[in-house]
Amino acid sequence: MKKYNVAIVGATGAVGSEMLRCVLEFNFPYESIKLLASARSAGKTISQNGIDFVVEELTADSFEGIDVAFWSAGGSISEKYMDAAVKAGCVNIDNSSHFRMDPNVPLVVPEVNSEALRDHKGIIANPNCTTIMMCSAVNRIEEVFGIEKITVSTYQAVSGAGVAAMDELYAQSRDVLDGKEPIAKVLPSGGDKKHYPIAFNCIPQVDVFNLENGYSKEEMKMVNETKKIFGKDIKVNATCVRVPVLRGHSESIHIQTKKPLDMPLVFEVLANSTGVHLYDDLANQIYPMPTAFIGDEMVHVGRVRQDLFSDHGLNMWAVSDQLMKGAAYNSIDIGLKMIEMGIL
Ligand code: NAP
Ligand code: 12T
Repeated sequence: MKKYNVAIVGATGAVGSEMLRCVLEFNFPYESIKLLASARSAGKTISQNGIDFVVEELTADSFEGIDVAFWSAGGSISEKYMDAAVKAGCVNIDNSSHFRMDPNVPLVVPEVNSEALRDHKGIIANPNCTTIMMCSAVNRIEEVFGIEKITVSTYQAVSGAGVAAMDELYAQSRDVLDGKEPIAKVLPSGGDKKHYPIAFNCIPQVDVFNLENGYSKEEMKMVNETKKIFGKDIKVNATCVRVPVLRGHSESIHIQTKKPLDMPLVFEVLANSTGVHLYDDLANQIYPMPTAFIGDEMVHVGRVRQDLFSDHGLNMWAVSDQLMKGAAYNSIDIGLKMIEMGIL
């Protein structure tokens, strides 16, 4: 089997460090692994699975001899260095939002639309974390019943905004418990004018607002990316909220189906959906919660109920470690899928 020279761009970050773990634990066939980050991190050692890796500074020359690069250093870094990587012949799987809506770039959740990978031109985009978990959770419902519209509210963990936001939740929680005023410098993400404390709070802003229509960019990613991934006009209404959870996004999802629902079939379909774990047993108070699934790569679905007033309405609760399925794992899974399809 071919072995690949792998690079991880943004390897010291919340997503990048999970990417390294995923490459090792999901047996991505590597020959070498190069960890790249800013000049601040150059020379740092990262230990994973008993192996020590030394971080190198990202430059335009970093991609010579690299077969596949997994990117999670933010949109501006992807924008600046992607050309050099593509020219060096490297296949790039990018976690930033920069290329997602580019018609020349496939946007992929492997269990939903892996065929789109065949059209890549050196760049594949990893969708937004909230979008990936929703698309994975509803994929088989779409196949069996057809989806007209989704109404979703998210409960997003601070780690979605990176290491700095995780540090902020810890520090603020400590300050509040010590009777001190919490200091807010990071969240809401994209909040360039104002910051609010997340400890013991909820913030109905993730990423910046689109002042024309009142939705946040995060909400519009769910609208636009879902359409692109399914290649269908699935309508999405989203409300994205940051909650004081360290790791793992949750979503309350309402689906309006095209065909009338058959609830026993709904449960059967969800129990047999790739990437989905149906975790729903009310008599025993079983339902997914973020702390139960840290480090796990599945989307966990529970609280599955029919709309009380319509046989075309379905309610469910989905939970996933967004650093895994929403970011690192989905990217490594894209790479593994490409190998399986013979296109990497
Ligand atoms: P993070 O924890 O803040 O990590 C950022 C990474 O980027 C660090 O490794 C950092 O290196 C590196 N970096 C920053 N400036 C750089 C530069 N000038 N040159 C090279 N490397 C640089 O952020 P994160 O949460 O991992 O997110 C990173 C990206 O993934 C973002 O595009 C985000 O939108 C996307 N994403 C995140 C999630 C999620 O759930 N977190 C989900 C999907 C997509 P240093 O340590 O050296 O600064
Ligand atoms: N602003 O990948 O703040 O587009 O939680 C993911 C997470 C952007 C993205 C966040 C963000 C993305 C966040």
